Amino acid sequence: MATHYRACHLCEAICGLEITVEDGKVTGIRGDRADVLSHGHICPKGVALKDLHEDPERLRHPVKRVGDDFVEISWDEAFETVGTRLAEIARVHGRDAIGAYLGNPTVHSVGMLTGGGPLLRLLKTKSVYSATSVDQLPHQLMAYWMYGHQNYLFIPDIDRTDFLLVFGGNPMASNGSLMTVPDFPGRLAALKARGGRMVVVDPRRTETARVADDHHFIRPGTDALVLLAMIHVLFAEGLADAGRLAVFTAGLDAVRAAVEPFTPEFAEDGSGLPAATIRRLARDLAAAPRAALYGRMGTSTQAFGTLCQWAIQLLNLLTGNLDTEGGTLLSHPAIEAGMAPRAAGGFARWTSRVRALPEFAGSLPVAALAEEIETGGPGQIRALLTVAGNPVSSTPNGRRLDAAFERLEFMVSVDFFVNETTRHADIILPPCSPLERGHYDLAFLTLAVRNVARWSDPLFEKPEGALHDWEVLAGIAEAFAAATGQDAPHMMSPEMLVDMGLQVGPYDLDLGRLRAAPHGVDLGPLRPSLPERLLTASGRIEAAPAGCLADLPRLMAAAGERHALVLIGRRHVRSNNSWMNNSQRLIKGPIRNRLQMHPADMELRQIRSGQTVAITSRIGEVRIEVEASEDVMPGVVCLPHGWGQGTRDGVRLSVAKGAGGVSFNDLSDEALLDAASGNAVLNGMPVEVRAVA
Ligand SMILES: Nc1nc2c(c(=O)[nH]1)N[C@H]1C(S)=C(S)[C@@H](COP(=O)(O)OP(=O)(O)OC[C@H]3O[C@@H](n4cnc5c(=O)[nH]c(N)nc54)[C@H](O)[C@@H]3O)O[C@H]1N2
Ligand SMILES: Nc1nc2c(c(=O)[nH]1)N[C@H]1C(S)=C(S)[C@@H](COP(=O)(O)OP(=O)(O)OC[C@H]3O[C@@H](n4cnc5c(=O)[nH]c(N)nc54)[C@H](O)[C@@H]3O)O[C@H]1N2
Ligand code: SF4
Ligand SMILES: [Mo]
Repeated sequence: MATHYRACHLCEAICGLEITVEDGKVTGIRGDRADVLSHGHICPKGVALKDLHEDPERLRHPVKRVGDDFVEISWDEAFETVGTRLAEIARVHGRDAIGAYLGNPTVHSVGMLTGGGPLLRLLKTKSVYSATSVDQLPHQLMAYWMYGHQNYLFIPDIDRTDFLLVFGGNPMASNGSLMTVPDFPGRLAALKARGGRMVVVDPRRTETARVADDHHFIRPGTDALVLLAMIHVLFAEGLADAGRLAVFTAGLDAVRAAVEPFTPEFAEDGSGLPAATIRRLARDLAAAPRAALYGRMGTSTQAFGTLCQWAIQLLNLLTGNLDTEGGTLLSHPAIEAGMAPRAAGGFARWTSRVRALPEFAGSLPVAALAEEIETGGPGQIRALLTVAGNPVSSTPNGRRLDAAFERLEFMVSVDFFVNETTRHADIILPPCSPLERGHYDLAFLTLAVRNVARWSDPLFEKPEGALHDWEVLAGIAEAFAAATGQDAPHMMSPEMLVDMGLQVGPYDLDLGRLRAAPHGVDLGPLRPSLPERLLTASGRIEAAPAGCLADLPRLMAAAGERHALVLIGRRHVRSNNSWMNNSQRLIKGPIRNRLQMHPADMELRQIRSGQTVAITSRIGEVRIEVEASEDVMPGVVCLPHGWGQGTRDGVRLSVAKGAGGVSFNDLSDEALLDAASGNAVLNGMPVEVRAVA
């Protein structure tokens, strides 16, 4: 029996695992107690890595579509076909006719991160989309506008704070996001043990709200009113003080003027949160010696995501909690590439053709993908490359995208499952199992609540003929280069790049030193770094970005809007967006894909718990069982996303029995956007619900 230590790559918590192996088989997976970051924490998904590795439906060879079937082909034939087909379409219709979509697991694979850039640069298309615009785009846009770099994402210093205020995040289920925080429950217990508090503001009494000291309901999509009112209170009561950062901050007078109309009473009217509570939250944030305001999915995938992220940064700044120990801080990662000036990002350097939505850091909002495939004219997307993504399930108006993909002249997917999206591909290129590759968390080590570094060697050799993610991307690049008469980019292995990155990094590290420390190397707590690291043109914090000020009238206009019912999402610790549903271990137990509705709203519509209801939005209708729940506030219904497998016709998809349900994104509306950033609205969408026989 051998014991192997490696990081779990499934979610942002990146827990250290201890995996036992016998005769080439995984016999046990548990949390690695010696891990410098996670100290033994694990969730059910970590154990399910075994299921992923052994899944007989995980593709192990490239396949091509013949009718409704997929048949195995050689890598040579696969790459050759992809290269010539993409080149042909680019030659006839131009480079922008090749679309690309990069899904969330891309950032959980070092090889996809190192290989993706060179491939996209070679393709030279402006038609690039990613999961960013159904997720954290407003956070990154704000980091870019205020601090000059898209990856300057301030992390709550949970291990030292006294007051954690959470808007729209549910780390008890999600294990944390834009805050790599393995063992959130343990760290929260420690916070409370040292006399600290956590308060949650959320339209649902979530798993996190249950363990908080206080929970307040808020009407979905109205956080910006509340957060701006909190800033209003700080100014009105003489509590606004940026401390040592004041002299390095521009635009505070404009902020003071901008928040003037957003009184707590005005915010109460829109949000349902009492003015007295809004005042108290602002005062508490200012009074606590060390406090951190944290806002996540619920404050970004909504109609005012950008204004929310702006106000959150300002509140941390004006209460002296930005860039301070126990407040919010930037990391100092061992590999600095993601924070290098050349990765700073960019905004609106081009726009989408049909709706003129702005580019961010090289990608367009994915809510525009279907129309860019459907609408004729120069730049129409005719071929598509998807990498580790499932936009049919995960992005707005999945049905429309599902139909649009059928119109493509050519589609290739890099994925190891046939799912709602890849079933449309002409060719699927599967990388080897994640346990067969080395691992370094390029992205999440820069978001961790502590500076650490950790390398995991592959647990198993990849089988003869299998390719790593980066080798698949390199194969596409070589074939496309050959077919277009260009030089192929020279792609190095992630091992070499990690080794080089460590050596030029700020610590005395290299791959050898990390290999010798399988539980990771601790590099100390987070520490302040402003103003030195600011990359804005002015060299200051830009407190009043023009794009935020310009969006305020839209917020004002929407403040009076009321809908009888709005829909929000829900994650469960056994879920992982739209995949991992092929693991019986994760699927088992009570059915989770149900609509939750407040009893008062049910009574009003004569709906009984357990009944089937029809949920309708502007774009569609789904039918699902409803359950009464006082955990959602009246006027709010709640449905998990990532389900609906097996309900589409045609190709047999890789999903376990019982994983049916409906897809949330058959309801979400591609026309509803956070206008400032182009991010999709996945929370707070108006719907109607009625009982069906
Ligand atoms: N309604 C609603 N919609 C949402 C959300 C929500 O809260 N509500 N959340 C949004 C968020 S935060 C996100 S990040 C997106 C995610 O959206 P996507 O990234 O588009 O979708 P996923 O469901 O994560 O699908 C990931 C795909 O990657 C494949 N995959 C997994 N690992 C690997 C790998 O190592 N290599 C390769 N090549 N492929 C791999 C899987 O088989 C799967 O097909 O969904 C968004 N959609
Ligand atoms: N188990 C599991 N873990 C995951 C994932 C998964 O699918 N399953 N996905 C991973 C990914 S890709 C991500 S991005 C992270 C996301 O991590 P989180 O942001 O922690 O995830 P959510 O559970 O979507 O939390 C969003 C919260 O916002 C609330 N909310 C909805 N609308 C509003 C609103 O208008 N205002 C406020 N204040 N709150 C609102 C919801 O009720 C919910 O509690 O999770 C990651 N971890
Ligand atoms: S919390 Fe996330 S990283 Fe940790 S074991 Fe679960 S899925 Fe893996
Ligand atoms: Mo995400």
